[in-house]
Amino acid sequence: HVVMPQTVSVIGVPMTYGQPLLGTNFGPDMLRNAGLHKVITELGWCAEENGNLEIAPPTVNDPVIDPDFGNAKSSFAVGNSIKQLADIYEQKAREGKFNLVLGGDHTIGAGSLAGLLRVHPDAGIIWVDAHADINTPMTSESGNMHGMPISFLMENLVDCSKVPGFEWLADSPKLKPEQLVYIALRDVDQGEKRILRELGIKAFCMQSVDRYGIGRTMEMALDYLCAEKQRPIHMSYDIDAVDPVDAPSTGTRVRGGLTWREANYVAEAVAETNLLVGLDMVEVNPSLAPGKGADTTVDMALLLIGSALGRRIL
Ligand code: B3U
Ligand code: MN
Ligand code: MN
Repeated sequence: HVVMPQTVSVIGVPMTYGQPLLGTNFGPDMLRNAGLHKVITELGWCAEENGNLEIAPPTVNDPVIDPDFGNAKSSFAVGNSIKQLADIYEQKAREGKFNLVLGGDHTIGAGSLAGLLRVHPDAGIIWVDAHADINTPMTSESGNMHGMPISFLMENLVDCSKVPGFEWLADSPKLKPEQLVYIALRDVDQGEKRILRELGIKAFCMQSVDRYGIGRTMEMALDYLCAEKQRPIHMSYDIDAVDPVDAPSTGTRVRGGLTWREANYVAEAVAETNLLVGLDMVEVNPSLAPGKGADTTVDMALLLIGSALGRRIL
């Protein structure tokens, strides 16, 4: 059985080069300044602050991906930066700590998963997102790497040795399709649909939230990962999973998302398993919808973190 860690290790990853809009780099400090540590400690955890990782910006001399292998903008800068996250995630997980990773754009999910799988090769992943983030450099229509992080970790999908900056991921432990479930999908590219279908990946899109409600949806998702045997879980939470009404400050808003309660319920249901070992909170971009919109979004992100760390209504 899995013992619940007692210390939350806070890792800021102010990455913004995985998508075209500057501003996700402010996410980690916005969350801290809005009271992140208070949220953690009031729930009975110790907070260990690791500060922000250093993100080196792209330069004109960076190697770029050979077009024969697709498009992956700024891959050199993105890949080299998130390698640091993989290493610290691995270290903290080995120490038995809960990894709380503050984005930054969603490319950092690849770093978290890489570190996680070195320690827990059989972990389950819950990817909460409007998007599937499983484009390969070949299938991506945008070339934006925040739409690709899962593809680099999925077995037999991308040859990472061909992507500048991601060579270190080539012989890393990889995910099997049955280790992953999605929640809240509603904007999936054609190439991604093909990948999901061919690999048989389990996805609970917004339609299943409509049909079954969020309660039954989470029950099915958690059963899928853990019914046969318990396993450590990492949740990667893209704030754009939430309806733009409650999370407007993010780069790719999609209408018809999780309501305020549904979004929290997702995190609460995962917390109740006592199997959660790590959480990414990503794509908070206070530069978009600045002012009240940014406050609303940061507040939502903090609430979701609290829900994932076990806050209960009663
Ligand atoms: N699937 C699209 C759009 C997208 C993915 N992730 C976000 N947007 N946030 C793409 O560019 O790959
Ligand atoms: Mn995402
Ligand atoms: Mn998204």
